[in-house]
Amino acid sequence: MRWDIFCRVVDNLGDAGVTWRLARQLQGEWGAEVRLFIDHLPTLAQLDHRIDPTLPEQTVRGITVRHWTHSLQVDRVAEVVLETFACDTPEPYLQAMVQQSPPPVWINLEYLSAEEWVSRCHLLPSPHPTLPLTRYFFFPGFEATTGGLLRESRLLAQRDAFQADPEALVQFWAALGLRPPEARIKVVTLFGYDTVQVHDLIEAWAHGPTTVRCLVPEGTPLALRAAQHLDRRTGQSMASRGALSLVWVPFRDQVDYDPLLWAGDFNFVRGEDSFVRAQWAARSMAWHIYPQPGQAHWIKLKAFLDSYLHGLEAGVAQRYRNLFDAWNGEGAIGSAWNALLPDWEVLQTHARVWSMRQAAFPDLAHNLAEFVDKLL
Ligand code: TRH
Repeated sequence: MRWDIFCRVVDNLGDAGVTWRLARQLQGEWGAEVRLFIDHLPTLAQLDHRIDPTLPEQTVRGITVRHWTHSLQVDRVAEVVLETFACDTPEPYLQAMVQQSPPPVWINLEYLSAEEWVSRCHLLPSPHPTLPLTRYFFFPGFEATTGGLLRESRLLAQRDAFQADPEALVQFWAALGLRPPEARIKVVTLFGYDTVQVHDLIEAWAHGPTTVRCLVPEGTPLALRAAQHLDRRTGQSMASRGALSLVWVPFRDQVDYDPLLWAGDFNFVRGEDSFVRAQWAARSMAWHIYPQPGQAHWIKLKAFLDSYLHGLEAGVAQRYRNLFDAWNGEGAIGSAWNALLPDWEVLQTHARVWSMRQAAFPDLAHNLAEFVDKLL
């Protein structure tokens, strides 16, 4: 089956990140012949060093990657046309789709949300206003009535093997030039937008009751903020303050990103893709949600927490909410972090239970493939 996937990079890494992950899974696990049309190759190259941002066309990891420019040449139309995040399939391609009989299955992959309306809108058809084409809305989500979450078939087995294998951990740390931390040390990874009160968090760790080893990927906003706050000198990859040691680690290719989260006891993540990967890591996490106009993201954040916190004792749930709120700008992050420390074990168990619950649902690529099969 041939799939043509269109992606516009609005900002940051998530548009390309979600699309690249999906393209790789469709190609690797579903035998799809995938072409990815993407308008900003440097972003994709940040996620995969095999991408050459200067090439108009290249094949990487079995996927044909084309630079999507204004002068898109339509040489053929695939059986499945997938646009991500309503990026609008280009007009010449739509015209070519009309010429096909039957026309391709046309899908718009939407943003992830735990909001209740998602189940109602998932798979709704939307006829094109003028052309004889119908587009279907495909919504990722956390319930069986949604499109599910991206999850490669071997992901959880790989995670479990990594987390249970002391040798894998030794290798992970050795690659960073470090020894595995003693059991009492909490490993935290830090990935978020520029707007968080990272200084407050750093000070809470430095003066807190537990020893923290924080890993922060280079080139990200919080790596810079931490560097300023801790007076990082050129060439320095580690800084200490009180109970905290902070390590700047290389930004990894997307295919190698998960072990960073698997090694973390607590992961600060953001956007969409890293947020989902942190859930598959089965460790506690805090989500820096992508800020939306009119504060709409708070509704999305609350919907996720209502679902995620289900089953937790009310006090723990409230303290966890406080941490999320503070990390997203409502409250003091340092005290929210400290207040949560006694709940550590409960939250770790909860993260694993949540991950198992989500893993009981079919994954997003599976749901997509099944939906396409039904339509063709
Ligand atoms: O970059 P993000 O904030 O992405 C987005 C965008 O803001 C987008 O416009 C918005 O629509 C969407 O969120 C909801 O965060 P995200 O989604 O987590 O993407 C980051 C990607 O970077 C993800 O694929 C994981 C990857 N990554 C690596 O590959 N290596 C790394 O070392 C790190 C830290 C991340």
